[in-house]
Amino acid sequence: MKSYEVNFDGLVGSTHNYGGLSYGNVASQSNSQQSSNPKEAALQGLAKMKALMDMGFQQGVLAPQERPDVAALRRLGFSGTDAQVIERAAKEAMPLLVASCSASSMWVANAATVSPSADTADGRVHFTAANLNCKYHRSIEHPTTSRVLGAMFANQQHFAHHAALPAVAQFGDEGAANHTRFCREYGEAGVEFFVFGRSAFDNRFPAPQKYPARQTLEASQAVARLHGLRDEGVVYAQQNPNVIDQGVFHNDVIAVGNGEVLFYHEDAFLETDKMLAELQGKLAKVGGNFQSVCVPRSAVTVDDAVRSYLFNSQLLSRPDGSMLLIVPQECQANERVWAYLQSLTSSGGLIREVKVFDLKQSMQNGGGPACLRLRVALNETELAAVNPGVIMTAPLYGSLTAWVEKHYRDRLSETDLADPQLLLECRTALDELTQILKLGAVYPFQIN
Ligand code: SUG
Repeated sequence: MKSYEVNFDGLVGSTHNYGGLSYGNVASQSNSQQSSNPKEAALQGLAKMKALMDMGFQQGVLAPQERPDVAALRRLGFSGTDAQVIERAAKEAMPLLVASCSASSMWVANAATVSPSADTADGRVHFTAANLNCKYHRSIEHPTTSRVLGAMFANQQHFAHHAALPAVAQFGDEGAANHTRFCREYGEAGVEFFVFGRSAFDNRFPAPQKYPARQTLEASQAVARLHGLRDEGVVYAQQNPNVIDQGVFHNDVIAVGNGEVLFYHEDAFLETDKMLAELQGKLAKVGGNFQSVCVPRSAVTVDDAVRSYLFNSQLLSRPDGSMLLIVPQECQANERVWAYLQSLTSSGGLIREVKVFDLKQSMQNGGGPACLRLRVALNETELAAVNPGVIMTAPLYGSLTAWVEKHYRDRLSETDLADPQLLLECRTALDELTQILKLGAVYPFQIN
């Protein structure tokens, strides 16, 4: 049976702004308080989805969330009508209002961890929503994420959904951004690669000194258990704490994998040789030939990687078996990174082509091409069981573009977030979106 990697991209929400909310994420910190352009952000994301669809890849779309999250503000003690809740938060605790307005759910690589049916004990595709509990503004995403994923992958015969892990730092889970899967064919059993930043229960593992390690070993292990993965089908590796301290807040900022290939920076991991040998051995047991491409620090420094997001690229398989990298334009702007990419694609290796995308609005908050997509490997039968409303087509692209043009502002600054009208705009837009994507009622304002 045919199988595919389907990329579901996060549609940027109408409150996209630069709140400076993510300590440890260099771009988020350095662009804090700049004014944003939500319309441009959403159109840039849609252009990437359309381009991948036009290239022949399976492409889907994941809906944004209701913001400001008034229910979250109510849980923090703000009361009255929705407009009063927003006004009071703006007056008394602006940072909380900013957090409740974040459009951070666009980075759907953090929405969930997904295990394809070929890897799981019950033969279903498993999803665990990420608790994202390292940052308040992200920790409020998972209830709606779960409802949206449930509406997209509703068929219980094929899809199993798990609630987010306990919402404590010891089980900090950032989803697919720290998870990669190696396989020969997407529909065959593979090896799932979980990368963690620290252990919460075993102090023999080192931890970063400056910035938080968002993902714990124990969270990754819990996800593997929930998904019914075999020990032989799992490899755990620790991220190098020094790179976390240089701004590598997720593993997908320093490594990306696809098929049998891992593309990574020399400084990405601890005990790299042991990890590569384990990946090679376990993939061989399911008939695969693991290959790795190491980018040496002499060619690209960790700082280059963080600024250019070279590794936050999408590594995609082409029909002839070679691979293609989808990179942000910041890679072209960095001389060393661009020179490295030229030599990589002309060296006769597996990665033959690079395509550049303008994702500046998202990049300024630390979200590149790979952050914007959630990969779901599906066989033909499973793909047919996905809600067809969320699969990208030329007409859907047209409808979504028109929807963004109609509802989104082209400029948003911190003071605009205090405007209760923004919530009404967001709800009106999302109500229409749920009809376009055929999601049913998934948002708090539609349910309560
Ligand atoms: O969690 N930025 C996100 C970026 C997530 C990138 N995702 C992956 N690497 N997969 C984060 O740090 C910034 C929001 C702000 O500052 O307004 C933010 O949440």
